[in-house]
Amino acid sequence: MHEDPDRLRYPVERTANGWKEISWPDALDKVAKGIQTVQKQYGQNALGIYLGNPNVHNMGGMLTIKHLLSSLKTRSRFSATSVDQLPHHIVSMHLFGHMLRIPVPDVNRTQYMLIIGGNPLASNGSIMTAPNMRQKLKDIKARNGKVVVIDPRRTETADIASEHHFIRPATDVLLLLAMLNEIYLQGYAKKAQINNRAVALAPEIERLADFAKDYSAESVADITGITAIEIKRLVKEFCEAQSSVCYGRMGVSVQEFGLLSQYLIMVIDIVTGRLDEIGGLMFPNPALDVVNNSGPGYLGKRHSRVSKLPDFNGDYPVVAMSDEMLVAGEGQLKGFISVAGNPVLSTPNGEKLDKAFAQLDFMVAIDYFVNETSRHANIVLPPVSPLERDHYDVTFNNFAVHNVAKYSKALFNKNKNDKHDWQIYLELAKRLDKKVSVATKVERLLTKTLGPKFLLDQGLRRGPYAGMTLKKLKKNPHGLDLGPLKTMLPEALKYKDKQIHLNIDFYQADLVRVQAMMQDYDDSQILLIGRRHVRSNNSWLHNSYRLVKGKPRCTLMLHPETAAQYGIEDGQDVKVTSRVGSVVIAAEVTDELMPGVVSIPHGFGHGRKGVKQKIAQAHAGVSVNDLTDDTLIDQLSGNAAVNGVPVQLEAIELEDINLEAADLDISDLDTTNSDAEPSSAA
Ligand SMILES: Nc1nc2c(c(=O)[nH]1)N[C@H]1C(S)=C(S)[C@@H](COP(=O)(O)OP(=O)(O)OC[C@H]3O[C@@H](n4cnc5c(=O)[nH]c(N)nc54)[C@H](O)[C@@H]3O)O[C@H]1N2
Ligand SMILES: Nc1nc2c(c(=O)[nH]1)N[C@H]1C(S)=C(S)[C@@H](COP(=O)(O)OP(=O)(O)OC[C@H]3O[C@@H](n4cnc5c(=O)[nH]c(N)nc54)[C@H](O)[C@@H]3O)O[C@H]1N2
Ligand SMILES: [Mo]
Repeated sequence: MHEDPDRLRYPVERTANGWKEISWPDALDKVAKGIQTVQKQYGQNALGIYLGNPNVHNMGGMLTIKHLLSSLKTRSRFSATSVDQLPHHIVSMHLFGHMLRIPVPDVNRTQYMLIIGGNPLASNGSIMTAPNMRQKLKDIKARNGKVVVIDPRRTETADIASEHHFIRPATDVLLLLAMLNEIYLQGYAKKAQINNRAVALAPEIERLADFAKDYSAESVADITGITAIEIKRLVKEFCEAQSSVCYGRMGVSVQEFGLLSQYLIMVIDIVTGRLDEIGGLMFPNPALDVVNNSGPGYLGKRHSRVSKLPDFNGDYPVVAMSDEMLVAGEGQLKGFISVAGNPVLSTPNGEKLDKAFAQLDFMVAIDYFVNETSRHANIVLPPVSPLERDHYDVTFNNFAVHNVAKYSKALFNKNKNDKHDWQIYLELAKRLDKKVSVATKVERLLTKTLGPKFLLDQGLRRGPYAGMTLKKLKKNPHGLDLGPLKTMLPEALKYKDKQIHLNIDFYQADLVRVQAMMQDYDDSQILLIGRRHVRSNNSWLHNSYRLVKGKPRCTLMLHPETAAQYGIEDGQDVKVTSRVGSVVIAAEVTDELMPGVVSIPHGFGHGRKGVKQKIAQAHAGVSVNDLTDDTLIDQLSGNAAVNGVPVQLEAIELEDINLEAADLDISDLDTTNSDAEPSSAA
């Protein structure tokens, strides 16, 4: 990325004659003016902001984004959280009193790891920070432990696991309910209650005995695809293992029962005595204590204007975003700023969002590239490359499976005029925020002069490790080992009463939806799920030839039986249609997939007009989020449901293609951008 000639080195402005480079002062002034014009004419909340995933991987960004947010004074905030880990935050907020107090698998010491809807061999483990997941999982087996994977696809992780079970997408909630029920039926909950602190701290725990009583293993077997005998055995082995942990990620979080499923995973770990125990689910203790430096979070203080979905900690669900732009009325979004995000490719119904961005009065993107989202911006502000900034992992040490602290200095010096993300935020805040408190003014001035590392140093000094400073980290360039995870209860709880609040009523109410799902279950429906690959990262690493070369990876995986049912052959083009759209994509027939399930990776679809990433354009693929549906959500949390999307399949006959091709002008086949060329290096 550092060397990528398509990476923007200067701000660019969209003009009638294509993109033009402009100077930083000019760009920042114009951006501030554009924002002010929108807000003056339509109100503060007519400006929307979306924060994408790389924000949380950016030290300066994390430590200073609050200045940008407060200066924009808009409530119309969105982020990638609601196509991702939102359920984890809500569960932790409810149970432990803080949205970031999220326990992680003690993968280094567990004897039994149950992975539901996660593929750490592709993702390297999510909400489970550690190097070399492959080795860690192999080590579990080497010490006579077990790794069990529940996934509609036999993934790379499943391949090295001790055991894999296919599950019908978005039915995990049934499996988890049946498991909870079995834990009580087999008497394991009682055993845990005798010796576990976490259990003792959860006063309502007795009520959980009834939570899942209507869900026998037999009653969920057909829909989930996992037999009652297997479910019972899973429970027995999980509970009898010397230590064990149940862990769920994207596959359970980002589907129709994401929040209830994550709650059940947590509850299973609690009632079996696995929370806060060695080899179970444990709380990290990072040197920079993000929990004590942020608010606990809240759910549903406000609701989105059009779709009436609850906010979480000031963010509306991302599925609400396009309607907020497209539906006229008081509060309609007219301006937008996208920071390190590519929601056109990464959020449900990307096509609709694409149209919504296109009709805005004013848009800004803070990004390296003119991509599917930023091409709609009036101005793109590019930060320095990842190798030109210092790094301390503000966010992900909070999810680390071993406590560590490490500071890395930038590899290259940036050019004098180039700007860090945090510098862009401060420059915009200065222009937008005329009246600020003296304290804020001082903090901004100090940050501007000393850089965000000064905030890091302050945070480290206030943190849980005596003597921890930035200077100390700099003296230890390979990092400091702060030891294995330790038991943290009850101190980790942010509730004054130092108890776990199970919030049973809130979650029990969602069982109505589960009942409805079971009653009308249609097992003939083809369901779409996603997939990640180790050589891709969401939408933004496809412009590197070394990462995209080889066999195309944006394919429709499906089982031979499913393929036969629709007359689809390996390599053949298939039209996949959902409620919101359709794409044409080559089939990859493989028994990795459960019959009745198809899989398309996200982050592709670079063939859109106006994208300026040549290699990505040449390996364009299609966007799975042109199929995912902005109305298919987890209603309890507002999280998107990109897994388990009903689709129809249709094999495209070769003759159809030939006929169509005969009608086409050759220029229509050129997927590269036909816009006027920019005036300069952009
Ligand atoms: N169907 C489906 N959709 C999904 C998912 C899925 O599994 N299936 N996964 C979801 C998940 S988990 C996530 S996190 C989201 C991600 O959603 P997004 O965050 O919206 O998408 P990214 O593709 O990560 O886009 C990141 C953008 O930030 C830019 N960028 C990279 N680094 C920096 C930086 O340091 N500073 C700035 N300013 N810009 C930077 C990149 O050029 C890129 O344009 O996608 C979600 N969408
Ligand atoms: N190489 C690489 N690494 C990444 C990323 C990347 O794009 N590429 N993205 C990063 C980000 S932003 C994140 S959030 C993490 C995500 O990290 P993970 O959650 O580990 O990543 P996924 O590969 O999306 O794993 C989800 C799994 O759930 C399965 N699944 C789908 N639907 C269901 C279902 O209904 N039930 C069950 N049980 N399983 C289901 C899928 O088949 C898949 O194997 O990865 C991070 N790391
Ligand atoms: Mo993510």
